[in-house]
Amino acid sequence: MTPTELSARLREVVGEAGLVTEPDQLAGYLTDWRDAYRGNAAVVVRPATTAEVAAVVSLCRDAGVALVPQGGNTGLCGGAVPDASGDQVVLSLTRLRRIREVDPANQTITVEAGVVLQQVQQAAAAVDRFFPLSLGAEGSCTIGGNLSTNAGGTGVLRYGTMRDLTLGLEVVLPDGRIWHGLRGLRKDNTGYDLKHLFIGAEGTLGVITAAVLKLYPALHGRATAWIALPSPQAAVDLIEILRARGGDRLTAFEIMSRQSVDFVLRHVPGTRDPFTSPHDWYALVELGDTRTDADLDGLLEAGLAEAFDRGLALDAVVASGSAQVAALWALREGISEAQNHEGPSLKHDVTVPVSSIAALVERTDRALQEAVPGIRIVVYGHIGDGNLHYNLSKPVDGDDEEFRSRADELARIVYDSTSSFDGSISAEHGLGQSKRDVMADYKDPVALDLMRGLKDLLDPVGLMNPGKVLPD
Ligand code: FAD
Ligand code: S2G
Ligand code: ZN
Repeated sequence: MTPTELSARLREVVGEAGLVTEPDQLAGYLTDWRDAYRGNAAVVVRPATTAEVAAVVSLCRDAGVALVPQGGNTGLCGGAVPDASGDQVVLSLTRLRRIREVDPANQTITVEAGVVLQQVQQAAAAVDRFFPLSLGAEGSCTIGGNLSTNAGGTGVLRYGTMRDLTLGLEVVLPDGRIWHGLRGLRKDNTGYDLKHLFIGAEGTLGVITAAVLKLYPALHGRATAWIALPSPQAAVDLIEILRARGGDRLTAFEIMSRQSVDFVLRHVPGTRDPFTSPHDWYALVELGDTRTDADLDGLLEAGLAEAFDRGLALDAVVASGSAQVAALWALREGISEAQNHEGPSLKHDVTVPVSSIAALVERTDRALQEAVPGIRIVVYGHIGDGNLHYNLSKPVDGDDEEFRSRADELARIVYDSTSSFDGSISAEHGLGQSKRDVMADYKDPVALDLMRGLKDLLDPVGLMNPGKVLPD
């Protein structure tokens, strides 16, 4: 089948509205959010139903054409971007955007893959429920992408990752069949739990077209604090204090280095330092409760008093009112964008056991400074999960291209250090194309073998998102 014939057959399936062929309209689909990865494709196909997705997958399989599934295209590993050949078809799921069912009594919501995360949060709130996945890209990322990257974000501490929030999936397999797994059951021991094959598979094992997600009781009480700390270990100890006092009412705990906050204060309009003098480390902490009369401020203040007594806190402000809460979160959520103003941002998204966090930072910072004196290290993120974002900027007077040329060497430093604490080189962003080549150096060879076996079983011709996740 020639590309022209394929386009004609695809047009028969998805109609004019479902096909993008004009170069100026194609551009947004062919590069990632950070413009770090660029690809090429003659056509982007945008099916509107699961049946159309299945027909598109079957057509491309018959034509021997590879597919690159794409949701909101906010991924940070180049997983949703086609290669440079121009031979691949981008399959955008953004037209599958129905919320099929909300079931407050079963505490579930059934949504299609193209629904934006923020819409799910809003649909849950509309029935006095809570959908806890929350991340900086929530206004653009889609549920299909969240599932395929097993997204984490700021709510993992209390509610887990996307894997933990999912009860059922509907998937179009590489052979075009539809797996109807959309069951909202919290118990179903009828064989292998197949949904977990596709969650985190980054589009390499099939196309997720819908999901049944868990809902939780809405949180009506909230307390938020911004705290200055002497060290990452103090942050780990403070988590212990707040957990001992508040149990699972601790719903978020984010750490930020001084460098992270400096970039935000410099580049994000309207942000300001809550304290009069700078400190090395900060935490943004949130408690939540379903009751409005839970004295969360009091609980937070008691925990902070203990932290001050033990020298774990150097300064703190407990937010009064939603405007101040928003201002504190803006300091945290602005880091990613702010860093883009400082030249190349070499991103690393790692996890270690929480008990190893302090040693990880000490070892990694020292090794990075030895390699590139004056390197600016933006360390921040979901410390309660053991997950830090180690994003590196060049020294103040450094050269962009020279710094970029050191990317592999610097990544090795971060990954070797992480690996020495039995950590993971990708905590929540996945592997995409940016980390697949280092997998062989850090992943158990038997695990890699099993993954390849599953890939061969489900996608023997290798047409689902080739060049992503698994090393050659
Ligand atoms: P895309 O980028 O479109 O695709 C991601 C991967 O999933 C690709 O491999 C693609 O092929 C595959 N895919 C997409 N849809 C489907 C589908 N329906 N079926 C099969 N495969 C599919 N991530 C976090 O985990 N935590 C964070 O805190 C976080 N913060 C972020 C902050 C910012 C400012 C930005 C830009 C990104 C952040 N991310 C974070 C990364 C990103 O938002 C997540 O990985 C998100 O889950 C990607 O969703 P998406 O719809 O944009 O997916
Ligand atoms: C976060 C986002 C992306 C980055 O902000 O929690 O996951 O810049 C990150 O690493
Ligand atoms: Zn993150």
